[in-house]
Amino acid sequence: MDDIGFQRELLTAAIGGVSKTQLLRTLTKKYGCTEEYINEALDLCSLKTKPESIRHKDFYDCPITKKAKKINYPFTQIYKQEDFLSEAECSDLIDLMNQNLRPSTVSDKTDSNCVSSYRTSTTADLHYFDNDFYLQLDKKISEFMGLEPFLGEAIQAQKYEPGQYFKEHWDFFDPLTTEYKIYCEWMGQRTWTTMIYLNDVEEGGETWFKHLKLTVKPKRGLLLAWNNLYKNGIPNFKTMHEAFPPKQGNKYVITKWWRSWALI
Ligand SMILES: O=C(O)CCC(=O)C(=O)O
Repeated sequence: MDDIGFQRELLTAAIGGVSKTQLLRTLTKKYGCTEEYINEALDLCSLKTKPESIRHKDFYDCPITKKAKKINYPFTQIYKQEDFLSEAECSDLIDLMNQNLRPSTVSDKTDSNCVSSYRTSTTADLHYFDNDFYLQLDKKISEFMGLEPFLGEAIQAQKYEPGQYFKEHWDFFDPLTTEYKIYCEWMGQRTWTTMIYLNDVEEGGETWFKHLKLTVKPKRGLLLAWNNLYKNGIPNFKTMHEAFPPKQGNKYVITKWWRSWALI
């Protein structure tokens, strides 16, 4: 791998939401280089560092709140938009993601890409550096949310076959944990989640928000977005959710998670 290729791989991963811890581990292993070498390459990228303060109210007031339909819950921002993606966009995405699936992972103390019985789906990474279709998709979502594109992690896709699930969890990182230090060192806390269902599921596969008593049935093209934080940036524990297993037919979704600051 030449220096330019290495730099590109480094930057792609970093701005796509990979933690510094995971990046150092995977690149030292893959190329047999030292952490010092990677840190020097990172210096050359002149990445931004954590800002003095985060304007949480800007996330709270972000433009999706004026465009999409609010699902009404006290102190919790959750919105939906029917037919955000067309039938053709959804079926093209399903074809593409099916070519690149890996087991889905959950967060852990060392960001070790942990595969767990807590989450049994498969995942595909749809990075906007990799193809123009993903770039256009990323732009479409960023514009609709009204959020600066580099605040977003690279889009991920999940496939759930019948019986596969993701048990209850939050998308934010608990600020009192080691996970928070590792995952939020770059780009900060997760703010919004934008999820789009790519197909109707024959039976099952709903997203269940236990504390809101809200069940969302997968529907092709339907966008669901929620703010994982309150107006003051404190995590909203009511956003706990889970993906029920499809009973009949596969379920496909794409998700973009948003952070509180950008590296570039
Ligand atoms: O697929 C769903 O319904 C929810 C997915 C989810 O919670 C996640 O990927 O974090």
